[in-house]
Amino acid sequence: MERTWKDWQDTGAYRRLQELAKRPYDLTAPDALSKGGRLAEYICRTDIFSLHYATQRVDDQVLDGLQELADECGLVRQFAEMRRGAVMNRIAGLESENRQVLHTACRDIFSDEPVEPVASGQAKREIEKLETFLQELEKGKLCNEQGEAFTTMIHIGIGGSDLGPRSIFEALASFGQQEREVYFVSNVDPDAAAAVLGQVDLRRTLVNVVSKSGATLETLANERFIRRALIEADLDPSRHCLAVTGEGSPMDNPGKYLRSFHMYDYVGGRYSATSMVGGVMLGFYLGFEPVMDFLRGASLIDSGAENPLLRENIPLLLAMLGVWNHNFLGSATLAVLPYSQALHRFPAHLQQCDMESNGKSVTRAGRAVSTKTGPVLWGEPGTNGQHAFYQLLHQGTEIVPIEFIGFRRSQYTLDIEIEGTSSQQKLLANLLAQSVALAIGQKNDNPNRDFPGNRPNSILLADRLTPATMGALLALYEAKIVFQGFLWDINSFDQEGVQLGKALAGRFLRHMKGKKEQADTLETSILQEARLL
Ligand code: G6Q
Repeated sequence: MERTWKDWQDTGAYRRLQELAKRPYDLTAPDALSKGGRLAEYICRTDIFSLHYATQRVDDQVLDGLQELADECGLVRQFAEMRRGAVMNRIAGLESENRQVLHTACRDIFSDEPVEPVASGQAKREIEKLETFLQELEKGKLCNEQGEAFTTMIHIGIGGSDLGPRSIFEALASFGQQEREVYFVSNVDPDAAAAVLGQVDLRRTLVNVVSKSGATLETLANERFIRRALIEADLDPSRHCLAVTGEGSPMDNPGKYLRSFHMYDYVGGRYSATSMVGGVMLGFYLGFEPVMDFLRGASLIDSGAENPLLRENIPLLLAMLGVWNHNFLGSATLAVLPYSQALHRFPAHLQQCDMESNGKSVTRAGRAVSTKTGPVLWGEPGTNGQHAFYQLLHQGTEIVPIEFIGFRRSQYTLDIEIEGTSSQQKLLANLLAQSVALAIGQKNDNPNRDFPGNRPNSILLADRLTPATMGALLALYEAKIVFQGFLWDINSFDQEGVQLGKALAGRFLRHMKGKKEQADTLETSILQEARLL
C-alpha cells in the first residue's frame, strides 16, 4: 500500500508532547482526581465497555496532543484500510510476508454490506460449515462407533492456535453446555498429552487439530501421540479427528479427518481466535448462538475503532495512553490485571498478541527504529496479585502502568454476602481501591510506609463477562495493538523471531535423532550449532 502516514517523531504533536512530558499531571496533588469533574469526564463509554482513565497522568492538553498525534499519523485511516483489505503485512523493499491483514473479516458477517466482501464471504462459509457440523452432532448424525454422542474435545495447537482459544474457553467456561468438556494440548512435553489422555474417554472424544501452517512440530507430534492412543483403543482416527488449517497446507487433507475447517493466509495466528481456530472448539463447548454473540461483540469494537475521536474510541485511547506512558514517560512494562478469575489466561494471550506483534526493531520501510516499540506485557488476576507482586507496583523503583479489567456482575449467580457485601462487591471494591491508591499514593513520615503515588492506571469496566463481552475484549486489544504498531511504523503482523525458533529446533533435532543419551548430545549439538549461527 502507498505510504500516506508521517513518521511520528516528525510531527508537531510529538514535539509538544515531549515538552508536556516534562511536567505530567500530578495525581498526588490535593483534589487531583476530583478537580474539574475529572473523574466523571475522563470516562469513555461505549456499548459494552467503559474506560475510566482519570488515574492516568494526562490532562486536556496531553489528550489533545495525543489526538493530534493519532491524526497526523493517520492511525484510524490505516485501521480502516486494513479492514478493507490493504496489504499491510509487509516491509517495503525487503522480502516479507506481503499479505493482507483481515482478522476483522472473521466477524464482519453481520451486515449485508461487509467492508471486505471477499474475506467476509469466506468467513461466512466457514461459519455455515460450523453450524451444520454442530447440528449434526446435536442430532446424532455424527456420533462415535457405538452410536454415542461425543462429549469431549481435545484441542491441539500452539501459540496463536492455542493461547487465544484457550483464554476464551477459560473466560467462558461458565457458559458451557451440559455434558461437554474441552482439554488442551499445546506443549510438545509428552507429559502434557499423557495427562490429558489419562482424563478422557477416547471413545467419546473429538480431537481438534489446529494449525494454520499444518507443519508445526509440536502440533504434529501431539496429533500423532493422540492418534496412536486412538488406534490402540481400536478407534478409527478419521472418525474422531477434525482439522482447522490453512487452505492448501499439508494438513488440508479431508480424507484424514472427520471434518476440515479452513482459515486464510490473511488471518495471522495470534489474531485468529475469531476464525475457526477458536470457532470449532467454542462452538462444540458453548453452542452455535453464543459463538455468534462472541463474534458480534468483536464486530462492534471493529466498527467503533473507526471513530477518529480519541475520547470516544476505547482501543485508540488505550493505545495512545500506552504510548504516553511508554514513550514519553519512560515506563518499560505494562501490567494487565483482570479482576476476574475467568480471565486468568487472558494476559498470556495478550502477551503473545502484543509482544509478538510489536516486539520489533525495524520500521515498515526496513530501517532501524529510533524510538522504543512494544512494552513487556505481563499480568495476573486480582485480588490474588495484591497478595504478591503489588508491593513493587506501589513502592518499587520501576513504574508499571496498569490496565485493570473489571465487571459489575459475576458470571454465576452463586455468591455470598458477608458483613453487608457480596464477594463480587469485594472484588470490585479492591479494584477501585488499588486504582486510586496507586494514583494518589499516601504520605507517611516513615519512608518505608510512604506510598509515592503517580502510578498511572486505567480501568476497563463492563457489566458482566459474557460471550459478547469476551469478543469485544479480544477485539479491543487487537485494535489497540494494531494502532500502536501503526504509530511506531512497524509491521505488527509478522513474527520472524518465532520463525527462527521453529527452524533452530529442527537443526538441533537432527543431532538427537536415534540417540537416547541426551546429556552428551546436548553439549555437542550446542557447540556445533553455535558455530553455524
Ligand atoms: C502467531 C504465530 C505463532 C503461531 C504458532 C502456531 O501469530 O505465528 O504463535 O500461531 O507457531 O502455528 P500454526 O498455527 O501454523 O501451527
